[in-house]
Amino acid sequence: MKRILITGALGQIGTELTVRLREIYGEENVLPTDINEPAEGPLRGKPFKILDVRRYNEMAELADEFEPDTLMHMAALLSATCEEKPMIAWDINMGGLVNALEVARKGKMKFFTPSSIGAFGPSTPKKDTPQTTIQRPTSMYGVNKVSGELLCDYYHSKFGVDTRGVRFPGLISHIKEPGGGTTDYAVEIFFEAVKNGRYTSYIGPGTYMDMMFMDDAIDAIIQLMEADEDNLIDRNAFNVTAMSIEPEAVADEIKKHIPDFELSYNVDPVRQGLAESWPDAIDASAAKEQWGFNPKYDLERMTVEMINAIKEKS
Ligand code: AKB
Repeated sequence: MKRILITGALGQIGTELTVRLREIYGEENVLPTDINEPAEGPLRGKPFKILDVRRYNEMAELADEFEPDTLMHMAALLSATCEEKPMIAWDINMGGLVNALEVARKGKMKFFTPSSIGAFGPSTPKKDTPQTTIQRPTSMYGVNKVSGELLCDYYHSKFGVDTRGVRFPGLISHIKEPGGGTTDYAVEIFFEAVKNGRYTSYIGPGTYMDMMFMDDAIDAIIQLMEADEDNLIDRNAFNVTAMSIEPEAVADEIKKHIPDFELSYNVDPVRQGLAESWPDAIDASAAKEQWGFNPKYDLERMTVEMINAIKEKS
């Protein structure tokens, strides 16, 4: 039976990941942690611990008590926040990661942490971005993500820690809204479409980025963690994606359900700069070949799901 400790569980991925892992492995075998108690949402009122990932001793004590065999380290600041607070970003994203890796090493745990399309930079091939390619990102987030991938590889080769990761694209969900990311527009647009019938995008027209529906992201994490280790050539981290889209394409799809929907633009230079430094469309064939990555939602199916779920809530 698995026992999984999760950091950053109140983040966009952590919330849905915790719910799904509890369905599979049982509530008592999955312990979510974050810097605050859950004030609302599906984690409220269930077992939960406060943990600041910058405090190694507290993380190690919690691991001693709970005795997990797997650590899923989700705590991190997203790209736009990292640009606003680069020193804090380094502290949390890198300090938190090395603490988590140490806890995993000492406790002989399997380890997962997400990387991102942000690990690529302007000199990376923009289309069909290969699994192994140039990674010279120009943002603090990107620097953190590349360093994180290398650190996870190091913990595997040097100490034998079973580290695994994916390079997530923008993740789209109706359960927990993201905060501080560059790809957040692709979530906001659905909420604003249903509530107000219009959206002003901070990402400019024709700016393509990879995206994926959250259900597929959670499936990917579980599939990768359950994959046979012998099949994994690339560990940290696998390219994964389900679609490459730009704001107008999302708007066109939304208009099939909300015909009066209006999209306008007020481009934010920081987030636009980040988006332009990332690939347009990455190649996920290594993930497909090595552990069966197989996303189920394209833009059409995801749009139906997002609009229906948001309508039900409002
Ligand atoms: C962000 O926009 O910062 C994240 C990411 C692509 O890693 N969603």
